[in-house]
Amino acid sequence: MVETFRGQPCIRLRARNGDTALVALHGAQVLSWVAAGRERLYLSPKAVFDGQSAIRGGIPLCFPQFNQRGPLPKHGFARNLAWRADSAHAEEGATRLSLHLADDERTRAWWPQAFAARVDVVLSEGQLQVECTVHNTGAVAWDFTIALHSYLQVHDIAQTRLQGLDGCARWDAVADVHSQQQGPITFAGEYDSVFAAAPAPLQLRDGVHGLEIAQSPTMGQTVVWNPGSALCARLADMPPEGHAHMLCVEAAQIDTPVRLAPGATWTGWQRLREGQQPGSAVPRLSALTVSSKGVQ
Ligand code: TA6
Repeated sequence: MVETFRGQPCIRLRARNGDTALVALHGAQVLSWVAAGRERLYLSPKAVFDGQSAIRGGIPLCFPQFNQRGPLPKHGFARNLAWRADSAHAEEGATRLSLHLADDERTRAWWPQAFAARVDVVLSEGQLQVECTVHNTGAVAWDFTIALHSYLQVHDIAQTRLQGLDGCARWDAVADVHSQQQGPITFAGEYDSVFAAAPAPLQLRDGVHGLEIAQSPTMGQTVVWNPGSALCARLADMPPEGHAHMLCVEAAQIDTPVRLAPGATWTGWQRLREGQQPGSAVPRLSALTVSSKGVQ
């Protein structure tokens, strides 16, 4: 059931309780997640839907390069290409949609490697999980970095607190300073930091609502980004006050690239769960999802 959203082909998933997710084939990008009647992701009203540009908001996938940490276009090319989707199907109380991208003449113009990538969007009641699987289909080993660059909707960034990174190593990319995080994170201006991933899920409170954010152990870093008002004003695809209503909390493997041997597969994921309160009992992350020879 492909539908059109702002001129682009998208697929809508529905959970039994009425929660929905909308996924664009462009970038395999989740554009919307509505849980308990409320949108949980931020999608810029000025996002460009031209089938080529990266879409500002939702959950972009940065692959095979994060940011400008290499020779490829910023954040790689996965978010700039149309992916192929299977039919969504039900499984164990969830709905799963798989999208695929493999090397072709377009990707090889940027990057010579032979690969097959899959994004699985798994919607269940009150929960959205995005899983990335990368497979080396070629004869030589290669490296990649990756991030799920999730734009979470917040009521007011000035009242937003992100908890759970206390004690984690931090690189402040704005000031270029390395430190250790002390306490919860609050926001007053541009914020762009890379943290060593925490061992337990994070809790986001925006003054009104809560969200629990977990990531696979294969994602070794968490990136936290808000452009602040000055940088936001310079982003052509953001409204001037857009920064006040978003926070990117990104599951990433970027400080050490993943080295993938021929035939090997790597998987990483991020899981968002609505309504968790700070201090509530949260399960530890489950074991590594998938891996195979030569991975990491
Ligand atoms: O993940 C944070 C970050 O790398 C920031 O440095 C900022 O550049 C952001 O991503 C957005 O990048 P984009 O290319 O989507 O404008």
